[in-house]
Amino acid sequence: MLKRTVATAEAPVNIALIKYWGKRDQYLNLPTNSSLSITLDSEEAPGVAVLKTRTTVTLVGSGEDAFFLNERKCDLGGRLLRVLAYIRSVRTLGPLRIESVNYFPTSAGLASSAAAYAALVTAINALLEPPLSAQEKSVAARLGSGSACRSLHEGFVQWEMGSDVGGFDSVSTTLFGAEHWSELRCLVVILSDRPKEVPSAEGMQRTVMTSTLYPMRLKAVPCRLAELTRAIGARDFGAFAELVMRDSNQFHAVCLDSFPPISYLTDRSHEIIRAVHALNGGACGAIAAYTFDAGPNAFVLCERQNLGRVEAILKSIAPASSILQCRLGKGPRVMQ
Ligand code: 2P0
Repeated sequence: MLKRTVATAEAPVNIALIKYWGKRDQYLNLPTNSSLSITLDSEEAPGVAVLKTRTTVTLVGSGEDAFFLNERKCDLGGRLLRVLAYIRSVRTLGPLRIESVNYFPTSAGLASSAAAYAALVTAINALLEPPLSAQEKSVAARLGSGSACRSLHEGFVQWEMGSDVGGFDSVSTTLFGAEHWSELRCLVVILSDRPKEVPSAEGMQRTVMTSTLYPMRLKAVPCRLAELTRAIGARDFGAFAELVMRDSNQFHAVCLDSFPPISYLTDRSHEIIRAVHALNGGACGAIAAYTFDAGPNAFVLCERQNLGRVEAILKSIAPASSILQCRLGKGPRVMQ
C-alpha cells in the first residue's frame, strides 16, 4: 500500500573517522572492516542546505524510471538500479521520477554519493506503507554507496561490517547522538575541486589486491574502533585526536602502498598535517585533529573553545572562502 505519490528528503554528508577501505563483496558493497563517521551539518548558513543532497521522488503511474541530477536528465547507473531493485524486492513500488539536487559549494570537490543515496532511500521510504525497517534502509543505501548507510543517522555513526554473506547484518547505527559532544566542530578545508584521480571503488580494490601493509591495517582497526568509541563516550579530545589522525594516516599509507600507488593528498594537505601537529605540540595536549578522505580536502576537528586558533592557522594555508564550519548533524529529514 502506498501512502502518497510524491516525497522530498534531504540528507547530509558524513566524514569517516575510522575509514571504510576495502570490500569483501563488490556488488553488495560489503566492507572488510567496520567504520565510524560523524554526520556533518554546516553552520555557515542557517536554514540553507549546505553539504546536503535533496531528492524528490514522484510516482509516475506508468512508464519507466527517470533520473534528473541538478535538473539534467541522466542515465540510471548500475548502482541506482541496484537500490531500486532491492526496494522493489521487499515492497511494491511503481515507476519513479527521481530529481536530485546537490547543495555543495560550487566545485567543492565534495560530491558525495553518501548524501545522495541516503536522501534517495529516505524519500522513497516516505512513499512506502509499511515503511522500510532500519535494517532495510541501511541495506538499500549501502547498495548505492557503502558510506551512504552512515548518512542515514545522526551524530557518531558506526557501520558494522557484519559477517553474513548476504550482508543483512552489515548495517549502521548511531553510537552517540549529535548532542553528545555539542562542542565538537569540523572545519572543512576545500583544497581542490578536481575529481579524484582514482575513484574510491577502484582504489579500494587495488589496495585489497596489492598492498602488503593492508592486512596489518585490518588487524589494527577493531582495537582502534573500540578505543575511539571510548574516547568519544568520555569526550576525551586528546585520545580522540590521536586515534582519528592515526586512522587517516594509516588509510593514506595503505593507499601509497598499493601498486601502482594511490596518492590522494597534495602538498597543501601535508602543510595542514604539519600545521596541526605544530599546534598540538604545546604542553596543553592536542587541540586539533585532521582527517582526509579519498581526496586532498582536509577535515579538521576541534572543540568550540579552540575554533579561533585552529581557524587562524588554516586561513594562513587556504583562503577563508574555502573553509566551511560544521558541527555534528542530524540524519536525513523528509520535507513537506
Ligand atoms: C569512508 N571512503 O569511510 C571512506 C574513506 C573514502 C575514504 O567511503 O564504492 O563512495 O560507493 O562503496 O562509499 C568512499 O567510498 O564507496 C569512502 P562505494 P564510497 O568514508
